[in-house]
Amino acid sequence: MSALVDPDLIRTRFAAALSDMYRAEVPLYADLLAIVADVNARVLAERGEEAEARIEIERHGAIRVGTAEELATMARAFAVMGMEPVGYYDLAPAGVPVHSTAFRPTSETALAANPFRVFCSLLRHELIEDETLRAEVGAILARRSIFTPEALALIAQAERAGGLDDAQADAFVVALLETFRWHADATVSSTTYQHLAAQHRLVADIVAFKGPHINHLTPRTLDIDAVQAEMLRRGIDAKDVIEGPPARAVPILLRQTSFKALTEAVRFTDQAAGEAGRHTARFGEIEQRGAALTPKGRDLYDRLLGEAQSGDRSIPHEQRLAQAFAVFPDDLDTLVAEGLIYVRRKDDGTLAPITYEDFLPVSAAGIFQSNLSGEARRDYSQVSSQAEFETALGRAVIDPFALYAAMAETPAIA
Ligand code: OOG
Ligand code: NI
Repeated sequence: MSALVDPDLIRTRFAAALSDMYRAEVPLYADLLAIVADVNARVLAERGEEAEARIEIERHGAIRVGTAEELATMARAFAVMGMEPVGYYDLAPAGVPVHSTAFRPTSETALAANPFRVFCSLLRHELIEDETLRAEVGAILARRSIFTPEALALIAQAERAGGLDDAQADAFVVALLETFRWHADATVSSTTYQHLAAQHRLVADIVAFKGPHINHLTPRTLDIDAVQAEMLRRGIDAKDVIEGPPARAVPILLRQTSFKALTEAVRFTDQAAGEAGRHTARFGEIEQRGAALTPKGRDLYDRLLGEAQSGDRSIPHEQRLAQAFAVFPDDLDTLVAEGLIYVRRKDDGTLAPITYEDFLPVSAAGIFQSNLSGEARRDYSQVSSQAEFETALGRAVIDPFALYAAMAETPAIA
């Protein structure tokens, strides 16, 4: 038997293949990569620093699946690449009928090798109010199979043998890529599509196609304000506000911005060749990552973000955010002394913030909304259900705070 390939390497091969595929599918993504590479090089030159090795390849993506079975199989596929479900995100309070987790590597060495992560959302069928439509959604999803037989066989092989050899790993990457590919051919008629979209545009995106096409792939920048300015300068239709905390001397958590979803030609089952339907799904996004916050720091963040959001709407978002966050300490010593961030000691003995590797529910909701156009927001009064999500997933999600605490130099006070 030949040697098993390190899951970090399979993840790296898959992330690279996915990036190549998305670059070919969405040319604007290539432009975004070029802008980010320029900005990052400039920032590093200004700081006189070398980039962390992982920065250049760092990406996150997002997919939306329709059933518990799809989610559970997805978890098994990601496990082959050393990616585990971390965190639970409920998007229903933001008017989006899904709940989610992020599949990502969890150990320091794996994160350093390649931190590729995928935000994965599961449709909450119980939030589809119309019973007839809910039943139809169930029936449509039951008919599809989002993994190729080859991908399923290789997942099972990896589980049996504890991994894949080199040739199997390559075959796995090729086979799994099919699940993430865009398909212009819908699996439903234009009438059914209209019904689904009338319920929620996201429901149409999840249900009407052969699989959970990757809907964005996000590079990490060292200066999101510079990238945002450059996107606007080039006439790219960027979202008008940056999600997350304001710009700071010591960056915290995650700041994100996106360009709006593209309107793409699709073909419904009742359309003749050459007749075009339309669907908006895929978009571009960039992110800047800062320090992971302790539970105490996160509570403060959530409270201040709430204040900024409920503040005077006549004041620009950026200004409201800056005002609210004025009380969030912005120097390393105070952040550490007050137990607001996780830090660890570097080789030279200095304390450095631990990078936040996860997502933010309010920001994610903003990203969803900005790419669904128009009246995509609905009121869902249902309570969130991590237990139900975990049953669908087939396992518990990992608590992100526990991962940071284990990496941290000094256990945080809070
Ligand atoms: C996922 C949106 C969330 C992020 O970066 O917060 C996300 C989606 O649109 O499917 O990717
Ligand atoms: Ni994203």
